[in-house]
Amino acid sequence: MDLSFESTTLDIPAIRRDFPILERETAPGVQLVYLDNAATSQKPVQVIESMDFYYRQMNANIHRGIHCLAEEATVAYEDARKKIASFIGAESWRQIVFTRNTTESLNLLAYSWGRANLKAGDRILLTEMEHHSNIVPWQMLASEVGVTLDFVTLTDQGKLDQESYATLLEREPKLVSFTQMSNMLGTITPVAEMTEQAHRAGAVVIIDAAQSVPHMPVDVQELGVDFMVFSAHKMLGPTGIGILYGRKELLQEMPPFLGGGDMIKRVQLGGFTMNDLPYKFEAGTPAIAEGIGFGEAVDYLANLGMEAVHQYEQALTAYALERLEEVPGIQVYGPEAEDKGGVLSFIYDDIHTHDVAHILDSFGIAIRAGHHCAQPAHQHFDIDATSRASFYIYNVKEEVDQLIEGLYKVKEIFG
Ligand code: C6P
Repeated sequence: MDLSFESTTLDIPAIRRDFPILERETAPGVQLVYLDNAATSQKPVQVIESMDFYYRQMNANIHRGIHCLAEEATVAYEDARKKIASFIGAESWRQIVFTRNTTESLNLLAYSWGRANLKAGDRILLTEMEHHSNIVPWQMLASEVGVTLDFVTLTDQGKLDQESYATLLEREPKLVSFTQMSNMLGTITPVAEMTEQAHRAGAVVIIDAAQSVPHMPVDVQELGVDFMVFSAHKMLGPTGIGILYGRKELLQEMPPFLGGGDMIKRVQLGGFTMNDLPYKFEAGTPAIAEGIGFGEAVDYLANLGMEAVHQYEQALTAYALERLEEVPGIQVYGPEAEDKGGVLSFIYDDIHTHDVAHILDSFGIAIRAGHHCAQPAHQHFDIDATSRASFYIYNVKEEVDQLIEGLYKVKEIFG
């Protein structure tokens, strides 16, 4: 991977102009420097306007009406689904289930696939770097059904320990579920290889792509995964909408998650017949404007090209890592720039992470402080919390410099 800024094909100043919030001052004369993209990304004007247009010109419920507005809204919403299918290389739009977010997609899988396919004594293999969303639903299932959870451990560098993975696969888990990019360490995991190993061991594979699909090329067929989950709000889209991708045979066999309108073909007092995929999993009126906004976000990223997005963000990450190393007392967790996305979690001597974030905020610099919903990953390194800066396509080298200056000022105050 070429880690130089000069190689970028992205027109960063033009990209920045698409994000109105970047003009914001957080106090008089204090310009926003938004480095909390792993929590949620900012939204370009194209996404904001598409949602505004829906409410002004097209607002109607979908899949129900036959009037003009209902038909236009249905087409716009279903077009978004097709764009998302093509963005991740799915064979068919029927494999794209709209949910509320990554968390709901994982809960859907635990509730529907888990309860239908797992029994007491079965094992599920997770990793120590998972977000709580990819741990707690399985813990809930474990206490209800009696399955056992195993966790792949981490190396000192913050990668998945492949020996630990191979050993735990020998226990023949029925399910392996892990992240493609850690939201604490930034580690990019070798999904294709690990999926192949899991399949050889007889397991079904779920990939938490909440942090990867927004930042790098992802093709579900090339990776060979069975399920993949992610959220719109981390990839320039709105909150309140996410994706569950699944292999058709697996989705077809799964029982529905919620019952109600839209997920049925026919209801009689004595029972119901289920709708086809993906509607079987989409009970009730969905987040229509959000779906349309999500489609626009995917268009925006596809136009930039995900290779270019990844290359630019890795250049920013490499630069930020280099600059952070200059600051005495900073310890960054996770691997080198080549093996990670734009997520930099660090501790700063014994200064509390909330103090670091608070002082940086007074200079307009937004980072996240705390455990980032990845407590086991922090526990692995014997720490409770980190400060985390995370990048996206509109961030620039000068903002990394501002972060570094801000960190020196933090030291002056707490030093
Ligand atoms: N991580 C962060 O600041 P939702 O909240 O459902 O859209 O995404 C959950 C989730 C699942 N997996 C990973 C790897 C994630 O990073 C997240 C969300 C945010 O790191 C909010 S806690």
